[in-house]
Amino acid sequence: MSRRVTVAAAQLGPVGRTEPRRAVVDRMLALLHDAHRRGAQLVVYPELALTTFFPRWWTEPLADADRWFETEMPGPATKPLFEQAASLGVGFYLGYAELTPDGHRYNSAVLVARDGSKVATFRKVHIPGHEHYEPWRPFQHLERYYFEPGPDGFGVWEAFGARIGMMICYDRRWPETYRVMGLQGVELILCGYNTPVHYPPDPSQDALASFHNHLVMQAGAYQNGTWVVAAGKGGVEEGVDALAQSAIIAPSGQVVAQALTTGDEVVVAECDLDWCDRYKQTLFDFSRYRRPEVYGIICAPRGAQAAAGQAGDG
Ligand code: CDV
Repeated sequence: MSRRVTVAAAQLGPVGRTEPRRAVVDRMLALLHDAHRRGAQLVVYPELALTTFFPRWWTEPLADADRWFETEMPGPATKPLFEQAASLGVGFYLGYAELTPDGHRYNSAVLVARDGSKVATFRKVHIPGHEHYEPWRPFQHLERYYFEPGPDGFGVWEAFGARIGMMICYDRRWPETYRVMGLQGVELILCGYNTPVHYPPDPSQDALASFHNHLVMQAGAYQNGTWVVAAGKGGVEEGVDALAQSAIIAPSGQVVAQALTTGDEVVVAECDLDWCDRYKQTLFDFSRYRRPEVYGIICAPRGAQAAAGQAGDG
């Protein structure tokens, strides 16, 4: 008998700067009910789903930004989501800004099981953007001011009858993200994102934003024999156009479901987890074909190596 899990990508449209969490959670509850009606057992919400994408503004002192962060999960605003999801028997992935009791700030996602219990908290590993206010930009991308990089890397958890991994937005652009989870046998990777269509450091990439979004996830899915479910916050939010095109991608690399709008929308797909093995046991049979002894440079210092002839060094 094949193992199957029905998943939903719950895309959100724009969230305004003054929109209260309670209103956003009401929108998320509507998406939850839609997903449940369509058979979903697991719903994926976007990155920083509860608020507007606040890293587009500079706030000083940093403590003045505390209002964008959650100090507990669930908290008063998110409790109805946890309760309603548990009563429907639907699990979820929710992206939020986390302020820990000892003062650390992370861009996080929580994975919640069908009974409402927490499976795991993931903290974004690759933090994009810049650390300081940059006046030349039409809008800021200050994630490197607001968030520390997640210290825990990419775990994989047994849940929903699958081996599940998580990533957040910029993480999806890095092949290491998928491969680290692939080496742990991941079958289903969940992702939330906020991707401005305009990329100020190189606007020539703007026209390719949607191509690049799917390119990286399709490649990561195929090269690691895993499903990928990605939900974005799309549309024009506080004057900034953000990519929608939330998608569910098969281990073949094919997009099997994709959002049609830039607003609140649910897309659903039934994921056959045994499909992963068609790739994991053939072209991407890691134990047979990988050559880690010549990949050593991958774990060397961050930047490109200047000198030639180092590629094979361990
Ligand atoms: N929220 C993000 O991580 N956004 C990045 C942008 C900065 C490139 C992304 O990968 O979409």
